[in-house]
Amino acid sequence: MATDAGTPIPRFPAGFLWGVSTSAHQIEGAADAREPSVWDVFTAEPGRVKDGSTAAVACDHYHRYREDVALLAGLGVDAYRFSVSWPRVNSPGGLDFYDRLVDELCAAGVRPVPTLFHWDLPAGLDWLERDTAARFADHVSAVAGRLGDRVTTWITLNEPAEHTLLGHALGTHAPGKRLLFDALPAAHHQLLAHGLAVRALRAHGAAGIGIANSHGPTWPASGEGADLEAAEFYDLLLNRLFAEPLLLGAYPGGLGELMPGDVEADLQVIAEPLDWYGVNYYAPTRVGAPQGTEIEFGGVRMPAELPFSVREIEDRPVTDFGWPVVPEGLTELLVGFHERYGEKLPPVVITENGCSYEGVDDRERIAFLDGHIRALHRAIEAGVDVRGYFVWSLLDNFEWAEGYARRFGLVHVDFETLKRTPKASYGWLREVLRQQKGRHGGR
Ligand code: GBH
Repeated sequence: MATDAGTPIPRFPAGFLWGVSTSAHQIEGAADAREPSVWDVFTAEPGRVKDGSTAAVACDHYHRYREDVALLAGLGVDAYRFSVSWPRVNSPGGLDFYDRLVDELCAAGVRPVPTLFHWDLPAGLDWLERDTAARFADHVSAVAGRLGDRVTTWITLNEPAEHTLLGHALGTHAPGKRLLFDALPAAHHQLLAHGLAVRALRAHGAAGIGIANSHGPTWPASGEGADLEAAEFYDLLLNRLFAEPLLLGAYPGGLGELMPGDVEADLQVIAEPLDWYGVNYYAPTRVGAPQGTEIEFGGVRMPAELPFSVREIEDRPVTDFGWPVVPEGLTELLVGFHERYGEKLPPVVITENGCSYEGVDDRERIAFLDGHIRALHRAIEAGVDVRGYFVWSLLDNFEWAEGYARRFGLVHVDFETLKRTPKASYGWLREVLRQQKGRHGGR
């Protein structure tokens, strides 16, 4: 059965792209075969990663990529989103690895979808420096020069919003800076890096260029003015700050005044047209007026000085991470973007969606994915042009500041033996894909 609701998942449009996602630092291991990244430095500081673990070995995907590509092929996905580690590309033989991986994917009939930056900045570089954007464009050129003959779909950055917020404003992710609003230049430089990367890719003849931005609906804690205002501000920071420079060529809500450099000139670069727009969706956020105390939320410490406070979404099941399960938030988000940006919004791809649960018999993950895939279909029915859906993640992996304690995989990884075991959700998704593609019968 490909459903928990008793009716089959509705059919998605022909050519809809089904995939799964991972990122380099979270799965590759083989840290001794590359330069260090800011995450290696951060992880080495005591107390930064909850279980004290490191990503030195992780899933050892660097050595086991053939087995992992076979898992992708067995699942029947059209595409695989992985990330290219910039510090590995800077190291001898680093590009050779991605060359082999792309060949293996192509041979298996799985479209490679590389992300060019997923948080593992080379140690020594800093997004507060403008020059990092230019360095990124050089990195992108090197990758495009090597893989561009086989790669037709590219992602520039993963979630500059989370990298800015968690890494530079709140300090719970690498590089561990706690700058609050002084972190905004890190956002601007990532957006500039994105625009320069789009130009570098096009100079290499690449098409099919997108970004993976973190978005979610913001729900006010009440109808009171102070709560509405706080929620609107949160929406500005999480959603509009990262969507509008790209889609409209402008910073919203006066935030441009807080950005460094010749912002108007940079916005010309940042607003290079995109071929598609990637959305990573996990959950809505309930936001109210500041409460004047520091709180811990979703694994993150929120300082009292912020002009909003994040509240619990009640009456919802939560994942092991404590994140609420709200499938209809995905419909709401996409329909809202469609209404807000109209024809300025390119075709959308869900570049991440998933949940952390323990165990191999992961019925909760099946229910989660089933609900979200249906919610996505509703957005399409409502007129949003959605072209693909990627599950986070293929494998259990190094979940950043949570270490190995949170398992997001369709495939279980034993971090002692590195043995891979497909979970119930893997078999379920395989059946969904088989139905979607109109294949019949057998195993
Ligand atoms: C993604 O980040 C990353 O791209 C990926 O590397 C990572 O492994 C994956 O997600 C899982 O974490 O308000 O309590 O509902 C997503 C980061 C997801 C962080 C949503 C904040 C809201 C938590 N964000 N989350 S809550």
